[in-house]
Amino acid sequence: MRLLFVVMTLFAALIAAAPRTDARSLPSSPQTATIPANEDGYDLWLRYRPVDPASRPAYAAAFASIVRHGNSPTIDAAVAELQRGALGMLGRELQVSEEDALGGAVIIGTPATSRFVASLKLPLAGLGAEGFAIRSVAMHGRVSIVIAANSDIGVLYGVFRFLQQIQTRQKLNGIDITDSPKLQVRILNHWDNLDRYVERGYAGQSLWDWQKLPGYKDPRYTDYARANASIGINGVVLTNVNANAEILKPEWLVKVRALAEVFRPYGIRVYLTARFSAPIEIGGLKTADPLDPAVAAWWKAKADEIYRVIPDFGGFLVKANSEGQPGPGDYKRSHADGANMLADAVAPHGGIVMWRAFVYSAENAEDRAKQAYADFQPLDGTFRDNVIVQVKNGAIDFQPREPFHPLFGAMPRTPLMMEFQITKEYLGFATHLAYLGPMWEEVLQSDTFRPREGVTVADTLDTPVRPGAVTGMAGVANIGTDRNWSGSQFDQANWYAFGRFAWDPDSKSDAIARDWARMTWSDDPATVGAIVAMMGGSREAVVDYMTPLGLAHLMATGHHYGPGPWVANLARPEWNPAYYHRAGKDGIGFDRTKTGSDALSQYADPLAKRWGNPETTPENLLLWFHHVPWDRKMTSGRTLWEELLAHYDRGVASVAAMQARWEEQKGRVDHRRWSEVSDFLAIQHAEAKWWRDASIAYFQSVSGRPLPAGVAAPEHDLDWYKAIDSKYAPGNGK
Ligand code: BDP
Repeated sequence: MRLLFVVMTLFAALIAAAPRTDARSLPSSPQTATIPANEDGYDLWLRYRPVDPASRPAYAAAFASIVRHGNSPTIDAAVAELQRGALGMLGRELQVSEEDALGGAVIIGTPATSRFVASLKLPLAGLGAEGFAIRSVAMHGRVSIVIAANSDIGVLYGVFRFLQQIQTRQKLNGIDITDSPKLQVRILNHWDNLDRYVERGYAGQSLWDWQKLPGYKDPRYTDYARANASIGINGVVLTNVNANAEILKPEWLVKVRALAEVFRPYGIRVYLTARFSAPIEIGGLKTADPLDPAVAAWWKAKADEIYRVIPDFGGFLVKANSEGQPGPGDYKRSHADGANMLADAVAPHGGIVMWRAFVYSAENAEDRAKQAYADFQPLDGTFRDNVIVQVKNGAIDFQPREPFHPLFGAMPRTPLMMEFQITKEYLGFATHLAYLGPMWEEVLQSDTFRPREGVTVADTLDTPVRPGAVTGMAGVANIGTDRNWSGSQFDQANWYAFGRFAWDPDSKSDAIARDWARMTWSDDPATVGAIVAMMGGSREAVVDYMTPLGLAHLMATGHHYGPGPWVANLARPEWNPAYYHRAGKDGIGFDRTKTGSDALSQYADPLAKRWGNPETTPENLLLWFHHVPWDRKMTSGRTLWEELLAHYDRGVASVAAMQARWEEQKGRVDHRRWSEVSDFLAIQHAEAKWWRDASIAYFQSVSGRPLPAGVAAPEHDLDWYKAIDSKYAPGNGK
């Protein structure tokens, strides 16, 4: 019998997975002994902490050895991950064999690499290249677990799911899971500049240490890839949408290749942003006109060059003719002209072009919310097959609440992918605890009424526009060099949730939060319950204290840190908060009905009708679509003015409630992470109050209304809030 022991080679990796302790920051209370060891968050949701002794035997019985069928870097990664899990959760390293199993083994392979797997006739046919099946089988009187897929990457995904079953303490006996992703391209967009500055990044510098690449590949890249693979993310755009053509030069492409090599075993392809004017900037051409044959030839040659260096390069992401970026419009060409030219360049290599629909222009006096639809909808059906149009979840810009973007469902012949923002540019940066799962679920479950009632945004994403057409979801990453990756412990949940929604847009945010909390914080149901409850209400709290009742874009100029509803003097109208709230003596809100900008006409008729009437518009979107008087009666019986105040107060109170819940978790989770969260919640509370007070002071100055009894006056006068200058807030430039 040929047994392969790989314990030694895995030793280094296992050490890295071992929990870190930091005795210095333990509190000196008598309960110290029972307090979990300190952690810094580096291990994300892949902590693999020990299973309690009572449950351990059942897991140890079915997960007593590893049988690997297959020989590839991906299978190596799968085995290494199983070993990490076994060492961390069950306290021992496992024997790895290539033979058919004894009982109590985890057996991994594909029908092509494993006669045993093939003999089981598992229902792999419909699971594609990335799906997997996990089954318990009785062998020699013991339970074994088979993790099978059509490809090695499916096996790796299955391994992560298997480990998650143990992390969340599910039974292995009788386990029967088949799953496959509903979207093809599940991708992070890093807004990372080549000097490592991260636009809208609140978690340190860019992970990509370009200066040391390709010579030095930071082990952290592997951990990043593991984390992504564990949630099914299969693509990474390495560079900012506000693009720099330099990245396309040969000396940079070898650095990109080094990252691609690290990510490849984990099923992750690299993509780059393509600066539309690159043919001029680095190609020496006089024009970047997409219909100029020399320009098309330059991009074709560039694509050929990239694929010679990185054979599985994914393709390009393009921001064109938006916020100063160059694009086909500079030559009076359409977005389709630009996208198709690039698509033709990458098509021979199987690449795709993700072309962003986030466009609005300074010269266009039209309601900004209407501009993307106006530009793109008429182009339906004119894009190449390997173009996918990337649409933000709402028509303005990643606000705490927006109605879904009217383009979803409105371009039935064009693949559209969702763009969510994981980094919290408009939801309190890294310090505010805001779990974005409920926001994403709200958007994904919105009924588009296109082509008929009941077709949700999620349906439009995961139903290919023609057989084999590309589908996808992008998330603007919140990842950087901070030890905890995301700038806060709780922002890790947004990375995690993004992966889960990209895998299955019909996921439920609560279930995702529960899995995340259990893997990231604790086994204790009471603690998990408290954390899930905090997370569940956290996004609504931000809406309440920043932009309640359908208000939007009231953040301070540039950096978007803190309130600036009074700002009305910026050059471009749509940069001013006053443009969005339109508050005056008569009332507040943006009239997007027929009497106003008529943006509503971009939605399907039943929705346009429903939202066209303030009485049938959900109150949480009221001021998005309507300009209404301050004394309008709301369903609560309060006037709009009173209701607005009540929302601000509720927002601040919700943060206080989170603080109280978190206080109860002291000693139930490790002290180091607990106290970081506790400090951040205190910052959030102070900033929520800042938002409330500044907003009330401003809107009172406009409405002229008194504060009803019981509503506290803002702590300072309006001028005090206006004088706050946060010009060095992060994320907005160097
Ligand atoms: C806005 C950001 C800006 C981005 C832009 C985009 O403020 O930094 O470049 O979105 O998505 O929200 O292109």
